[in-house]
Amino acid sequence: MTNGSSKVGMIGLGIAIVSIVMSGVALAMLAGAARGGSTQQKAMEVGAPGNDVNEFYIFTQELNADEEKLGVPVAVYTLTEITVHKGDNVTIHFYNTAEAAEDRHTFTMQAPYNMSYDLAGGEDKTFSFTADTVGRFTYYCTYDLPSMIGQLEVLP
Ligand SMILES: [Cu+2]
Repeated sequence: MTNGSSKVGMIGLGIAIVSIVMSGVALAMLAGAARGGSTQQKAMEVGAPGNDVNEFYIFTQELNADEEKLGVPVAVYTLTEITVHKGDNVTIHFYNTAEAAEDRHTFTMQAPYNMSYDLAGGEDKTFSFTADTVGRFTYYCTYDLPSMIGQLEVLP
């Protein structure tokens, strides 16, 4: 009889130890999840002195290459990647650096951003818009497709 009850006691002790270990594991997992949550911070974004992170300068540039021979326009934008976040107010300073007024270039985007600034050589234009749609959008010069393009990326 005494032998039997001590066996039951041992089993009870065993169950108690297992449940203590299990709750310890559960606590450790919870703590880990909490730690994981707090380290999910926003990526750092640092502008240049005096510049907003959402302010960009884009110049046109004529490459020193034979357009006729290559069969493709050799004008480019100096900035071909713009990354912002949804809701940002984006400012672009666009410069047509061509010397001859007839060398026109545009900064154009289709819907949803839907804009087109057409500048003569020597002109510049500053414009702003709100990045309200997430995604990747090509900006381009209507005179120099398919090569004079860049990408606006709007992150969530
Ligand atoms: Cu162009």
